[in-house]
Amino acid sequence: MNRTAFITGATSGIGKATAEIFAKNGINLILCGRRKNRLDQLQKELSRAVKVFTLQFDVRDKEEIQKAVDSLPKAFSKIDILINNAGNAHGLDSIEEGNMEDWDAMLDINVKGLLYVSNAILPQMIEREAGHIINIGSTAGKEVYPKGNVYCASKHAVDAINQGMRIDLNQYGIRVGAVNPGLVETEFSNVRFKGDDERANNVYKGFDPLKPEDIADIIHFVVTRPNHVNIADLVVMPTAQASSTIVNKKV
Ligand code: NDP
Ligand code: 8X3
Repeated sequence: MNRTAFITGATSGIGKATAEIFAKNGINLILCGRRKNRLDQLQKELSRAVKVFTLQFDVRDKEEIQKAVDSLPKAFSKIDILINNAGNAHGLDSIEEGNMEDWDAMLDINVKGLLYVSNAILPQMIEREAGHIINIGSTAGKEVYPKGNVYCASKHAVDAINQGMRIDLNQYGIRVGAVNPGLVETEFSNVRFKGDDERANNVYKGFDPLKPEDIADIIHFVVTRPNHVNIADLVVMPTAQASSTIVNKKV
């Protein structure tokens, strides 16, 4: 029987590319995000290949998440794979110049949102003693870079939560692992720089960044290992990147 994946942040970038590769490979989809028009469009496209259901919610709202999960029709009520992907950076400022709304957004979405979504889906995985959770971390969860302060803190928290989940859910046979990308060209920098497209595009100039499809391909590899294999923690960078601060740019 086909498996079903629940993907947060499916309207763009890594989440959208993951939905597309899963659809190509027969994994049914529950796609989540705030932008309904994009969810509708994806549903239209991917329904040609697999069963697709969409849920519109903000991961900051735990009641909304629970309501959305409770509303799933029977055909989508068994979730085999959870991709905790929704997230973003907001701003790139030295700590003393940081904007507290940006701090709230990053901690509320990247950390608490991931916990709220997991909390809504875990009971059924625990009951079945089966399931696979992939947390999308970052190289920013492995090292801190200048002005990355709170975004890096949020991704270090994802790293800790990934380890904690794996330890606590071990008794139930649930697989837990993280995929930690380096620089991937998505809407990430447009969000970070609040719609300043020129500044966003500059981040990826002069080298070959990862494409969202590169990460989606790896996520698909992770979820298609045999049941006894759990890929616990992966770091993936473009060849031109050696660390958060060392990128071999040609311009
Ligand atoms: P995008 O901006 O392209 O996608 C972010 C996704 O998250 C969108 O689908 C957005 O959907 C969703 N999202 C954001 N805020 C919320 C919210 N409050 N509630 C629900 N959904 C939300 O960025 P990426 O694809 O690059 O980012 C995906 C993940 O990958 C993030 O966790 C990011 O931190 C991580 N990452 C990205 C890297 C990169 O270089 N791009 C590198 C390392 C990690 P909508 O707006 O419709 O709600
Ligand atoms: C996204 C990668 O280097 O912009 O997590 O923080 S970086």
